[in-house]
Amino acid sequence: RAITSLEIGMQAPERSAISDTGKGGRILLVDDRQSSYERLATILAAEHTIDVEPNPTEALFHAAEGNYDLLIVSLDLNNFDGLRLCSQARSLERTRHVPILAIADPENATRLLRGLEIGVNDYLLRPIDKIELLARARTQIRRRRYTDHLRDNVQNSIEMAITDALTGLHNRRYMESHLATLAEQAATRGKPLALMILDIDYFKSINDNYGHDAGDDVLREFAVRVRKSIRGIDLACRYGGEEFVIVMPETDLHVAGMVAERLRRSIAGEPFAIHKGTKRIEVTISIGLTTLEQKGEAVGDVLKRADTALYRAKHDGRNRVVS
Ligand code: GH3
Ligand code: MG
Ligand code: MG
Ligand code: MG
Repeated sequence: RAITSLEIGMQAPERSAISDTGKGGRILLVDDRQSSYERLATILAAEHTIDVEPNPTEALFHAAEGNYDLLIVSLDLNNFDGLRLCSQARSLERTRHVPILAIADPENATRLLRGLEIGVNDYLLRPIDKIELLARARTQIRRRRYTDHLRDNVQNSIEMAITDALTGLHNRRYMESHLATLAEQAATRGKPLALMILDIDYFKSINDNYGHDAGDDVLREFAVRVRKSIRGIDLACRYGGEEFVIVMPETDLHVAGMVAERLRRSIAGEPFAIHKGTKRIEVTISIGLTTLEQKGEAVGDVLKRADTALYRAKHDGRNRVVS
């Protein structure tokens, strides 16, 4: 049998998203009329996993915790406005993307219009037809899975675009696009900003003596140690082959000097494992350190000053911090 180009061209996830039946979803049904929810739950249980919650406040909590593919909300709750629940679900980060299928009595139909405005995805009027309920539920679940899949893809491409693949640190492009913003924030808030360039000493000879893979191991382990010695708000990036930049908001020269010195010692003090842990080699780094000097200073000038300091650290014998 000939394989069609369509089959070859499509990636597995795309194919499954398109052929997804919309069955096997997790549904939360919010309805407080027993005769109603018992019937709806029985119908839906043929194709999905279904939880019923009569209390709308509890429902919101479950919806945020439960990882549902679909919320079905009755707008005819006894003591609560179902629309309010819908708008709350739309405003919560955890439930924002979960589709909502509203159910209403025909005399409440006008309120459905408001529901659609606040983000209800579809609705059904009572009395509810079994086939139609199943079809609408499947459509929403299929859509939910597909947009989740797209969102994951977008998220992945963004992450790949700003991350260095070898070390998992930010890449140079990201740092450069972010540094100007950080410098601006520092200037307007009257806070200091420190920046250091780190360069592994005689890295070429690590490659030459132990192989390129050993060099890669050192770079990866180096990134791990960098991450351990900085704060969440600091920005660490791989600037070039064996050169790294760390930007430290709200940090003056004195404190940044201590961080740099601690980092230098954490590298020099603990040999790096290479060749799958069978060998350990000593590694040192040189660091050029500086701070943003005046409001509106070009970030290129800050980088240049750090680079000059790095050059002096190399020239003065390596394995040291110069500011
Ligand atoms: P110095 O102390 O003056 O910094 O000497 P150095 O040998 O570290 O500096 P040099 O700039 O001469 O060499 C850097 C080397 O880093 C050259 C390049 O082949 C190597 N390199 C760049 N990127 C990678 C990488 O991703 N993996 C490995 N294994 N090596 C890399
Ligand atoms: Mg060099
Ligand atoms: Mg080097
Ligand atoms: Mg270098």
